[in-house]
Amino acid sequence: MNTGKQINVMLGLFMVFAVATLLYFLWDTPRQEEAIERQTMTNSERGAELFALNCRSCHGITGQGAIERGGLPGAPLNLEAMRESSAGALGALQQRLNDTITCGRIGTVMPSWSQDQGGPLNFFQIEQLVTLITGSKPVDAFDPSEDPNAVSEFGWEIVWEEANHADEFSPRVELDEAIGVDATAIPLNDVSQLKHGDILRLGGSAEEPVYELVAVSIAFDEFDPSTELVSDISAVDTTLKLSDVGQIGRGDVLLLGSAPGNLEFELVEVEAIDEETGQITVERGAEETIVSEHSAGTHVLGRLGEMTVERGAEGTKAMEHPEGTDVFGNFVPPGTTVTGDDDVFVCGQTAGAGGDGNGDGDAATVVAVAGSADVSMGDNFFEVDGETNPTLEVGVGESITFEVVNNGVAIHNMRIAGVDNEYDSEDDFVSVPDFFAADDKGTLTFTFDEAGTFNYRCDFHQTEMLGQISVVE
Ligand code: HEC
Ligand SMILES: [Cu+2]
Repeated sequence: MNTGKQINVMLGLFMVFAVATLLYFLWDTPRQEEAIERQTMTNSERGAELFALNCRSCHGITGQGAIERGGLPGAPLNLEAMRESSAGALGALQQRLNDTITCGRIGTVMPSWSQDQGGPLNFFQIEQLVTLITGSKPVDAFDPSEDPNAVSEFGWEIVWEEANHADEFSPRVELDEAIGVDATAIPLNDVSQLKHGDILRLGGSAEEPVYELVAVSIAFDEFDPSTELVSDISAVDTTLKLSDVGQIGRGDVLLLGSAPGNLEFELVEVEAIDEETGQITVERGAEETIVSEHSAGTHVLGRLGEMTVERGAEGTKAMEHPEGTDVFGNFVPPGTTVTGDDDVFVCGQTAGAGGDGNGDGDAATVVAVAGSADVSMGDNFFEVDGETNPTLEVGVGESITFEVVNNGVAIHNMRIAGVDNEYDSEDDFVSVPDFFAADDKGTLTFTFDEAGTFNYRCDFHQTEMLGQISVVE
């Protein structure tokens, strides 16, 4: 080979190398971005699994707290407002969410979750939860996801899948026929897995995120002729002598003692019957009832098997359901332990302000209202006439309208406990709409026909946004 040819070959090789490098660079940058986006999705998915397991009892399966159903104490987390795409705002938001999950929120039932604070979650798991809520990874707070909504929405769908998986019966239970809003007998393909007092969920999925909860009651009735214990039994006896065993079968659940509704009854499950001696062998304290002593003459009631339900239980609304609607069990009520009530203020947090909101513990300022008043909602306080969370004084029998506006960025609403002064009961006065996004306006109209002091609050910030209505003659 002569030198000219060698140079040509070298030049050729060099060109190939240069082009390859350029191509690799062009190809690698989007690939890296894709990898980051994929990782964010994975984190959101992990966060969703944790959420379904630990958080939905208070924040709901949709993650929307009281927007999902009245009585859920958790703040709404599945909101577009939680998916900031500007780096500065995202960093501050993620910090707040991270701190709250780590430490809990003093004065509310939000517990502390981090292992440092005695909770079950590690640092990475808390980041995964923050990714689910904000749609961006906390470490990337200065580089928000391309599409935070897509990341979060993907995660919230997985919460539904995980929740339904955890709550489904095996074998699967579904409605045999469509039911209307008034039906109290609900036709199911299988009732063998249900017991008295269960709370069932009818429907609910990522595609159709509404559901109804119903409370099951299963009737017990006197046998005919009536049956009773012939001799006393202690808490450990498993052989019972009855006045008549003719109406009893193996596997029956019997009720010993007072009438249902009275909590002092015990359920027993029949394992064997001896017709000759009139004795039955039972499993004591069936269905988690409390085992106790019973004396001769105690009535024995048999289960009729007829199942009725209370519709629209636990803050849900009764609605129509088509045939084939999935029925789920495993209802977990929200916890009630208030963080910081044991005077252990985790992570150095201090209690929410309460009272008039300025934390000095003084009584709230009184603002007299006749006819109507402008009520401003901020993050997180009410303001009327420049006063924070004031006591609003109104006249007996007077119709009052609050013109309510959300001047904050968080979601708010206003609810007045009615004459019974209990929240989430029929006589509450609630703002229209039920919840206000930033800048939303609405009204709350009410009349009290008797004098007294009644509480008001925001359902989403129950410990910070609260005050009283003083009704005077
Ligand atoms: C026992 C009920 C309960 C459970 C369980 C619970 N929370 Fe909460 N959570 C609350 C309450 C109550 C608040 C505070 C509402 C308020 O500020 O008034 C709250 C607030 C929050 C906030 C703050 C929202 C904001 O805008 O500042 C986040 C984030 C949060 N919870 C995440 C979680 C996560 C994640 C889990 C599961 C690991 C969880 N919570 C489990 C009750 C609960
Ligand atoms: Cu609020």
